[in-house]
Amino acid sequence: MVKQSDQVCVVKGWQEGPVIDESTLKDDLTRHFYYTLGRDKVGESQHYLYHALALTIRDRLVARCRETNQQIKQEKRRKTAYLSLEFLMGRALGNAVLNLDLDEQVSSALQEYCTTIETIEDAEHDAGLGNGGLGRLAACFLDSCASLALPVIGYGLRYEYGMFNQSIKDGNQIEQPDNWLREGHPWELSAPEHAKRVKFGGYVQSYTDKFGREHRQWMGSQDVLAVPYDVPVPGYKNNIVNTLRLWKSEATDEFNLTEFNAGSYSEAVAQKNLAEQITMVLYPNDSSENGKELRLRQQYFLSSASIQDVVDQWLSQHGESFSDFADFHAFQLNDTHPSIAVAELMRILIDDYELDWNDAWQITTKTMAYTNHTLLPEALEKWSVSLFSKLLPRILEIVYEINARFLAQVAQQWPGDVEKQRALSLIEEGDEPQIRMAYLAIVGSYSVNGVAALHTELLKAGLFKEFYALWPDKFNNKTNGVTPRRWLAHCNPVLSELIGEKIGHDWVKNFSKISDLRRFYDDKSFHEQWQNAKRENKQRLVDLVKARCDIDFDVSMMFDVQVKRIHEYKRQLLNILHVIHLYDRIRRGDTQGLVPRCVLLGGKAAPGYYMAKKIIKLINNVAEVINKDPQAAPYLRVAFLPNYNVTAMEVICPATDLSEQVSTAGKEASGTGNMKFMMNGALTIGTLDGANIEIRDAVGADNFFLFGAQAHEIDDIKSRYNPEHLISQNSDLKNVMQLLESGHFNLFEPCLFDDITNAIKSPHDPWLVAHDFESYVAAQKEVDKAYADRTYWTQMSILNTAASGLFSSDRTISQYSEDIWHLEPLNISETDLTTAKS
Ligand code: NBX
Repeated sequence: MVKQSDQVCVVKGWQEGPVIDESTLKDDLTRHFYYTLGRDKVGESQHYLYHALALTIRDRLVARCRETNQQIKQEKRRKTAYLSLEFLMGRALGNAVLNLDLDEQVSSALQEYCTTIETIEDAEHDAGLGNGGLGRLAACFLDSCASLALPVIGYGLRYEYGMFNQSIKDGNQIEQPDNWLREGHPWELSAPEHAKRVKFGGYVQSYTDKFGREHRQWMGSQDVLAVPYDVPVPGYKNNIVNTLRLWKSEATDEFNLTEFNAGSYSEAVAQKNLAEQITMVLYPNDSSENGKELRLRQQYFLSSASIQDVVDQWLSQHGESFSDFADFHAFQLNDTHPSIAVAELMRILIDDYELDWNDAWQITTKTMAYTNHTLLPEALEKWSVSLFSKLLPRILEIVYEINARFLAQVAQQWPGDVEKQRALSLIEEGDEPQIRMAYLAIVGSYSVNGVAALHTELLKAGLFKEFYALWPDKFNNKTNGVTPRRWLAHCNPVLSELIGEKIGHDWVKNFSKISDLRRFYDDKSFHEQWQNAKRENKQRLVDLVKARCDIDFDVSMMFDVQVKRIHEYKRQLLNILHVIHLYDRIRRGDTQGLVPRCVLLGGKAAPGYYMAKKIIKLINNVAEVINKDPQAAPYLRVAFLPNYNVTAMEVICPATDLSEQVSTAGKEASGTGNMKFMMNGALTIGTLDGANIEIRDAVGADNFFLFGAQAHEIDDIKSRYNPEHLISQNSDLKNVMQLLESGHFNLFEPCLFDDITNAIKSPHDPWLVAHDFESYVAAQKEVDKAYADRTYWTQMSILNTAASGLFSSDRTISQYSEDIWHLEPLNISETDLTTAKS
């Protein structure tokens, strides 16, 4: 480990870094291209130019980042650490150019190289360090925190391989490793001097200190080094640059040496591999844990390194008294994945700094806050006690102690109720006792929040009912949001320009202003401009679909889109049943009132999720049959876009007319894709689930296509569910099932979709596909009617964008800060920066 020297030697005039004058961007680009990268202008690939531009911009970010950190330190600011196993950042270049307001300078610098930012940004790999909604939410939150000038640091893992790349072969998903760091990651700066040691394995022993006090000590562990890589997070035009600190695991030097000296060279190498494996790959599951040891190692590695980092900073600024630590710190746990942080903070305070239990517990429960993202029982994390005891023996002791004290409290609240204690225990009994991580997070936190109004209500009434009874004040809702910078200003420049012409550009930082668009609801010439913008965006998507799928979409048709992780509860299956229904109508010549549609689906399936993979295969087979049929061509085209990711969404959401948000009610915690589509003027067809409910409330029921069972009806429907009967009664569904079961989409692959048709027909289908089919088809007919009236549709589209103000992550983060974190905004003026330079 590189040791930081206490004595810092300051070079005169360079305390604040060298001068970076904006007018030198062109020169810097050339310098980085020629000298840092050693390239020559002629014949070099776009990649080097991208790299040089990224370094040029990073210089500007670093200057602001230093200033931001200095203000936090000097003014002893309270700050939040956002702990997440996932940050789905996507590309950084376009976002940095937008937030630093460098658009014109970059364009003019690139002219010298006869290229544009649009061309060279294609050389940037997505930072795909997340699965889906949860990871992307963390990325949107970082943008909002920086844009609101809030002192928030993100802590995550620097996976060598991010979310796998998906390709489609014969209609099936193929997973390929995402070697995103292969060509370097120019945005990051490593800080090996701040590396931390993380313990694994070993045993715990007692010892008595010279004052006769008993202590526990974690001994004989095999330590792994956590090396930080800092990625700058720029705020929007406010000179704030926060940090996302990603930990990379490395072997410590010494255990290599000891093993080596003992003559066991190969064991030494094996240990090194084990250490380096920790941050090798992101687990590609978005809704369940598989109990793998390596995953637990990842969770503890992140939690321990991050808590140590915060504690070390505390020590250097405040000394060894922790009495007001909680006044200066909050930790937000992004789901239960980093919830071992609760026990880790206790361990550090008690074992390393000798606080007594009660003081340590006070501090912990005043700093930890937990966000829940799911109600699905299979996604609720549990870890076997035996694994914990092997890997994290001291942490297990602390969890047991937390539990013992908590159960005493339960016994006080519900005297004599042993069942209650069993139900609320952090340890689930059974052949293989398990630790319930959500319970650990709740007990150890002062705030527990859900991510949409319905979701939070369901948590309070169901999953966490007893905890809500114990601590009603801990529970609160924070409806998700998305950043309007990436999800409107950056991804939809044509529409943004148009909006700017009408209401000014203030909406980019104050998104509630977007409601001013309502004034143009009736403006005919504005309608035309709005439609032209949509058409231009649709052309971009047409080109993408052609390039990736070799399928011809047509801008004159309605673009009907569902992109998200593939999961049964999200019901891509319902969507494809509707597509088959449309195809059936076309074949029967029943095309009256049918609006020509291009249906796009996309999303990744967890590699071990059998049904999700079957659904992908079905979508592809249906697409192939329909796209080959000349009778269908004027009315219907279907594509499955491979490798859906953040960058693809930046092309997809501006081009979408109809956003499909069709989950079984009560299952989608919030959804955030729904918000991106709405911002970009798409209309939603959806169930009353997650944030759909709030979207519909905001835009008005007349501007939203609602269908399906409601959450409170689901149990009753399930109790008397008879899908075969529904199928026999509904001729549309009957025809669809007949086409499916006759092998129309799997002529040469008999029985291929039996599992799917059986699932639909099962009285135990938890997703109620057959139940909601009829009302879904009816709602889709309403969509057709509305789309046929161009003016009416355009008005609704404008209203959707105008009503999307609530779904900015700036609003969400303001609420986190107001209700949970209690942070004060920083302020870095231009003069702060220029004085820093001179
Ligand atoms: O979090 C998602 C929910 O499904 C969405 O409704 C919600 O909008 C979003 C943000 O709050 N959850 C999610 O994406 N979960 C995961 O990705 C996940 C990843 C790993 C894991 C479990 C879940 N082990």
